Amino acid sequence: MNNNKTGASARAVLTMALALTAAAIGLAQPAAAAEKVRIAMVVKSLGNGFFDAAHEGAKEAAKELGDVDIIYTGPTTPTAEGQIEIINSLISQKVDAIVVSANDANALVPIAKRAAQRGIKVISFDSGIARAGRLMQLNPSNAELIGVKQIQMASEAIGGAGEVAILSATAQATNQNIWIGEMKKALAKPEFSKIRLVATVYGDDQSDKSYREALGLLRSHPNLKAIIAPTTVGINAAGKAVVDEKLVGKVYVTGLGLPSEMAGHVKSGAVKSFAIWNPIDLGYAATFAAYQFVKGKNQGKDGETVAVGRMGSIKLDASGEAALAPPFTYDAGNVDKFAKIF
Ligand code: RAM
Repeated sequence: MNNNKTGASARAVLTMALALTAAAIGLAQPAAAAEKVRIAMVVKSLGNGFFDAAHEGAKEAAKELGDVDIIYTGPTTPTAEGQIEIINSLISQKVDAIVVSANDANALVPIAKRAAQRGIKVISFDSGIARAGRLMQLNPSNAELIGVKQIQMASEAIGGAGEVAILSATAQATNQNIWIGEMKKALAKPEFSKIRLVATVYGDDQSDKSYREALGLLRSHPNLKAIIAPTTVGINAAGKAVVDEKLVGKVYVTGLGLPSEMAGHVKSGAVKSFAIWNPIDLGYAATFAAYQFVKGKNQGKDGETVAVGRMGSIKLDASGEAALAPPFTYDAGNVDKFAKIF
């Protein structure tokens, strides 16, 4: 028995010595099961087709990278509180990166900082967190372009003159608020001097609330010529409200929409044209970028180049932000073709 014990401990010492020698001379250790990089995509809210498409892009990036698991999550309604709770639990799960579309730029900073302290790489996409809370913000496109484009589409639909109203997402949404600011700047230009913004309302990216807000606009502004919705949920609801109120041809809806959700509204005549970028590409690029941070290839400094797979690379500006492609315009001529994609 004594001998056995001695034998066992001698073997243990020998095994350890061999392992140490192997390590010292650089021989490979027995392969540990490869740990996957866990990237959590936290969206404004679940059930939004735009984010479902971004999720498709995230999955595509994960497949291409090979060693990534995607955790797709978000609150049921687009609130900062809901996202804070989720991020808290992602910190406990020790994910490697969080890619978030923020419901509030500032409210998420403390929890994002806590995640960063635990070594989690936090980046925002679509709707940004304030700089103190993230390593980078990936914008779908240039904000000024997005603002001007929507005013141009409204102007074309209504013959360059008349009352317009904005139906937005939540009042705190970083992205929509930036775009509304750009729309107001565009409206101040001489070419749009005959267009008057009479109201800005918030449907909170909920179909029913957006629909009610659209009805409210139509009823309280009898001379309204256009509703501009810089949200895929809002524009869809506004299109339905115009049809239900039998105002097709009198009030036009435009803004940012998904071809798959808007094709019917283009056919009904409620919408002449709308715009959007590719949400699949956005989710793909954001996931790919997060991976670069996890692998230590990027730190988020001004001027850094971040690889985004099949989309090439993006360069961070002085605010740690980068943008993808210009928005694309859809109308009766092309909407059906793209409706099959997103
Ligand atoms: C909604 C969301 C999202 C925005 C799009 C255009 O789906 O608010 O953040 O980018 O619209």
